[in-house]
Amino acid sequence: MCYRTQAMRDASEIAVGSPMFSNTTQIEVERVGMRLVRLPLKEAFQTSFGQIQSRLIFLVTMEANGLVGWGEVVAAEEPRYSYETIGTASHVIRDYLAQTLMAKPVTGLDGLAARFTQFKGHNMAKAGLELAYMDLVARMQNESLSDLIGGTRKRLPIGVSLGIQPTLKALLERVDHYLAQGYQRIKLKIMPGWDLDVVAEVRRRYPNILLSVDANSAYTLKDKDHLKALDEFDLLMIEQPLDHDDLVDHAKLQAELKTSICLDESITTLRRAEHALALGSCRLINIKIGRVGGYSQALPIHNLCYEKGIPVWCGGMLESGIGRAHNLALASLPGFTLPGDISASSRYFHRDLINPPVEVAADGTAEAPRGCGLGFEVDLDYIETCTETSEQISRNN
Ligand code: OSB
Ligand code: MG
Repeated sequence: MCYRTQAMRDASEIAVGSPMFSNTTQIEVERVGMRLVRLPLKEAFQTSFGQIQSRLIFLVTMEANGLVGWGEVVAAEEPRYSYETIGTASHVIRDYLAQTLMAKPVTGLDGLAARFTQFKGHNMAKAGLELAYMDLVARMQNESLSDLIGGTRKRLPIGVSLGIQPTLKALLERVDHYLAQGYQRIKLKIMPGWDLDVVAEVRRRYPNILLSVDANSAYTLKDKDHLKALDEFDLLMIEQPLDHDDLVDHAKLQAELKTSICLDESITTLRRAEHALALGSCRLINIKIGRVGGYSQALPIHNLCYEKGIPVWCGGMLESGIGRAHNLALASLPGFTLPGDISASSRYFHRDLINPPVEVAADGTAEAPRGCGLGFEVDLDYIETCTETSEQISRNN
């Protein structure tokens, strides 16, 4: 367990807006591991871009000084949410990032990120390594990830993202179930043919809940009037209605909508977040550590939004508990005021890769992990039993 005195905490308190986490300790990474673990989903998850029955979880480990840090690459098997896949991320980590990382000692998160910038894109691959690195640093310093990044929140508001269902009845059952469990916000996946009527029905049944929708880029500006009809349902937000890489059309749409647009897919870097806010493309941002390339981008995007009074929330990618633990740490930063898609392990899997599993209390909050590093025990025995492939990359010298 992490033991640090209050004085040590005060001394290392990182002010919001100051450069986050400038650790000067040099870390000589000895080995990087990549492992694919198949976890069946309790129920299929359908979005406007496709349906999955199971999640191939891509775990990354980083070893130094006898300690291991854990990260997760959130890419899917097919390039439907973004261009990255498990295949592209394995290639980029194996052939470029891991060697660059092990070529000489790493000094701090910014040092690591700077070394990766020579390679364009592939944010989820980079993030997987940044996650493992930050867990490793936290373990070396004997503190929690939340403390390492300057987290302040102890209990985090949690929402649930509900996939497109075969019937409206099935959806309403899910909504009832998660509200009864205490979840603070319901997000409905929408697409043409599964939108206005569905939202109307959920809103009629629950006039006062926090309700939002996520289109995952299923519409174009031609659907403007159709999307404007959503304004009457008092939604918290409409997430990523237009193209996955668009900012300009979203700005045109936002100017005509009462409802706030929240960008997900379009925000891939700090610069894109700055541009989105400058253009008025959205009023809210969903931060996913994987999509933006790791903590080195997620922390400054949070700070930018915090300074401008733009609420942020932590998005999810159906992560295992390992990615989920990082999401909980991220969501402990002060700007994460809206409920995140960081649902309980049991919402996705029969058994998670960590102990204890992530739990959501009856008041719809989860605890920011306080233990060392991730703050959960990685269940290596169980991971072994569901591993499909595993590979170690050592330093070339
Ligand atoms: O758009 O937020 C999204 C899952 C996979 C890919 C994209 C998204 C999602 C979700 C689920 O909405 C969030 C979660 O519960 O992890
Ligand atoms: Mg989304």
